Amino acid sequence: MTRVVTVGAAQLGPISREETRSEVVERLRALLAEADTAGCALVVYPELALTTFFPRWYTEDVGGHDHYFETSMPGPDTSALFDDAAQRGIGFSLGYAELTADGHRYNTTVLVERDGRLVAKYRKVHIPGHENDEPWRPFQHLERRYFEPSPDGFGVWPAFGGIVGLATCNDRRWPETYREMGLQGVELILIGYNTPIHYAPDPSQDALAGFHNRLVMSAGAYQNGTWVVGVAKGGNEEGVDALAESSIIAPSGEVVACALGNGDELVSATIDLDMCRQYTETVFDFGRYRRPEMYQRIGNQRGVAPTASVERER
Ligand code: ING
Repeated sequence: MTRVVTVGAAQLGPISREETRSEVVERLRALLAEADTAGCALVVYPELALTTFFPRWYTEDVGGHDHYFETSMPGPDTSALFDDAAQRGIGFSLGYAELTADGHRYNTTVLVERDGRLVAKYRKVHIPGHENDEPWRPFQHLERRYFEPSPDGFGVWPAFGGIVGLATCNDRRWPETYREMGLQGVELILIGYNTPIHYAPDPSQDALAGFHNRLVMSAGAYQNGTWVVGVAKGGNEEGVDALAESSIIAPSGEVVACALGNGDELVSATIDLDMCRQYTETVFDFGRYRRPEMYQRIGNQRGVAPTASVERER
């Protein structure tokens, strides 16, 4: 019996800094209703799906953006989404800014099953951008000022009939993200992202933003025999153009469904989790073909002048 599940990528357009949580939650619920009509069992929302991407603005006090953070999940503004989803029998993943009781700030995603049960909480591992105001930039990317990196790393969880993993935005650019979950048997990786198209440190990459987005998620899917769902908050948000192109990607690396616009848009597909085995039991049979004893023997040589030969530890 094949394990099929219908997944919805719930792409968001811009969220303005004035938009209230309840106004945003109404947008999330509208996408949930569309997903219900499409027969989805799971809806994937973007990174930081409840607010504008506030790390684009510098505040002297790190707590200056705390009004964009959630101190509980669900909370007073989000319980309507949780209740609506549970009533419809639809699970979801939701990215948001988490402020813990002991004062830690994380870029967090929760995974909720169809019955409303909180299955997992994932905190972003790879925190991009910079820590202090850099006035030379047309806009800031201060995630490293406002978020701590995850202390937990990558996990996978039994859910929706398969093995589900979570990652967030910049995580998707690092091959280790997918392999850490691939080694744990992941079959479906859910990734929300907020990706400015302009990359100030090297503007030559701007034109490649869509290509790099597809490249890393397709590679990660194929090289680990897993489905990948990447979901954007896209469009022009507070003057910054962000990449959309939310996609559902098969273990073959093929994009099976993609958003056409850069606003609120549901993209759905019925995926077969058993397709993972066509890759994990053949070309990427880790037990048979992978050579872990040959990896990680050389530290990070980047930036070190090459020598005639790199002594390998015997
Ligand atoms: N955003 C971007 C991302 O990794 C970025 C940051 C953009 C890094 C382009 C490098 C190049 O998609 C987040 N939120 O991680």
